[in-house]
Amino acid sequence: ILTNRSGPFAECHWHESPAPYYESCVYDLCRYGPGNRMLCAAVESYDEMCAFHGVEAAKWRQGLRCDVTCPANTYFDFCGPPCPASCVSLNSSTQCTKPCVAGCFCREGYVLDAGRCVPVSQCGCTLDGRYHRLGEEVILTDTCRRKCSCRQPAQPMRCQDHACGALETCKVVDGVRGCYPVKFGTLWVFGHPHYHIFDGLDFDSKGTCKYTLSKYCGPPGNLPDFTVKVENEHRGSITASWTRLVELDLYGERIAVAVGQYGQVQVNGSLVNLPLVLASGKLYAYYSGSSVIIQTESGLSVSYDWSHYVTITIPEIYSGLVCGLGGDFNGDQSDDFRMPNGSVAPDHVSFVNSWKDVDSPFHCTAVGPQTECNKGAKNKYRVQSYCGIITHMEGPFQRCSNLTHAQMFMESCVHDLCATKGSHKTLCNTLRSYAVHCQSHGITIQPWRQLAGCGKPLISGAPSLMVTHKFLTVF
Ligand SMILES: [Ca+2]
Repeated sequence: ILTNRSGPFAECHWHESPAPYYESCVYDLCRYGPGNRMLCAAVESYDEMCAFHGVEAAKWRQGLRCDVTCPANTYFDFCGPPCPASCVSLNSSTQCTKPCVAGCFCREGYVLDAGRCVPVSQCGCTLDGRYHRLGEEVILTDTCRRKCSCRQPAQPMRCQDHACGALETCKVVDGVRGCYPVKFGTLWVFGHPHYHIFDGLDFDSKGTCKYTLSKYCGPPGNLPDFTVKVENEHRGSITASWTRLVELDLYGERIAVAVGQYGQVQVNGSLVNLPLVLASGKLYAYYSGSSVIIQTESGLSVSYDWSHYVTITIPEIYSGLVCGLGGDFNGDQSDDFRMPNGSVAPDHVSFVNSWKDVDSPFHCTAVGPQTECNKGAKNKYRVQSYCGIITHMEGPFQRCSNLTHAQMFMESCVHDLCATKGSHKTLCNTLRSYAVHCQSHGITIQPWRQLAGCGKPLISGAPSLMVTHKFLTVF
C-alpha cells in the first residue's frame, strides 16, 4: 500500500520516498509477526510525513482494518490462529489444521478464558468438562467422598478422599455440592397438652390415649427406625390431660420414662438409674436441667421432664420421612395432619385420634366441649402473679422474652389455668417447662420458683453427666 503507484499514497511519492518506510514495515512485520498493529503503525508514520508535506492520502485505514478496535489485551490479525489457546486448552493451536482467520487475538502471554484474554497465570482448571477458577475447591459424589482443588493454572485438578464432619450433611445448596451443618427440627409438647410440631404448627389436644408422637416412615433400612409414643392422663380435672409417659423404641431397645419415676427410666421394662448407655453406645440417656435426655448416634434426641414437657429433635436427614402427631418435617404445614392411612385429616381432633395406639386405655378419646374461661378469668391469669411472669420484661424470664415462643407459652399457660380453674400446680408446671425451654436455648434465667410460689427446685444437685459425645446436640 505504501509503494503502490495507484494506491492511496501515490501523490505523496513525489514529496517523500516510500522506500525506507516500506523496508522498515517489512522488517517490523517479520520481526513482530503478521498482526496489523505493526502494519498500521508503519503506514501511519508515512501518512504523517505526507501530511507534513501537505498531501492528504486517500482513505486507507478501513482496507487494512486499522480502524478496528480490539478489546483489552488483544490485537487484530488478518491471519490469526483458527484454534486460539484458551485456559481450557493451552495447546489447542498446535493440533489445529484449519486455515487462519481474521479477527482480534490475545496478546502474547495471554489466553482466552470465557471470551476474555487473561494472563496464562490466571487460568483455572477443568474437571469433567467443567471449568474451575484457580484456588477453587469442589466436592464430588453424592456422599461428598471426593474433594478436588485447582492449584496450578491449566493443570488437572488435584483430588483426594473426603468426608463430611459428624454434624455435617452432604447436599447441594445453590447448585454447589458440599458438606453443610446439619439442621435440626424440634417438636415439643407441654401443658395439657399443647403441641408445637416440626413444621411449626401448633395445636392442643386433651385425649388421654397413647399416641404415636413421631416415627420413621421412610423406606425400610435407609435410616434408623425409631418410634416415640406418648401417653396422657388427667390430673385434678377431667377437662385437661398431661403427658405421663414417653416411650422410645430404637435399636431394638425400649426406653420408657414415666411421671413419678424421677431420675430413672425403664429399659425394656426394668427401672434403671441415669445415666445409662445402650446399644453399644448408639443410645444413651442423661440428665440435663430437670429433664432426661435420650440421645442417639443418628442425631435424634428425646427429652422428658417426668412431668409433662416432652421434646423430640431430629436431624434434617429425616425431613419428609417421619409421621405421627409431629407431622412429616418437610417444611410445609399444610400436610401436617396426615393420618396413618395417608390422607390429610380435616381437623386436629380426627388427626390426633387417628394416631391413637391400639393398646390405649379404654375411653381415652377426648370428648365434650373445649373448656374456655371468660374474658375476666383470662385477664386474671395474664397478670404477673400468674402467667404474666413469662413475658414480664423485668421478671426472671426477661432474657428469654425475645424468643418467639414466649407468647405461645403465655397463652398456653392461660389456657391451662382456665382448664384447671387456676390450679397453682399447673402454673408451676408450666413455668418449669418454660424454664427448661429457655435453658435449652442457652438462655440464663433468674430464680423464679420462690417468686411464683412454687417452692424450691425439685432436686438440687441432681446427678449429672458431662457428655462430650460427638453427636451431642443442644437444642
Ligand atoms: Ca409438613
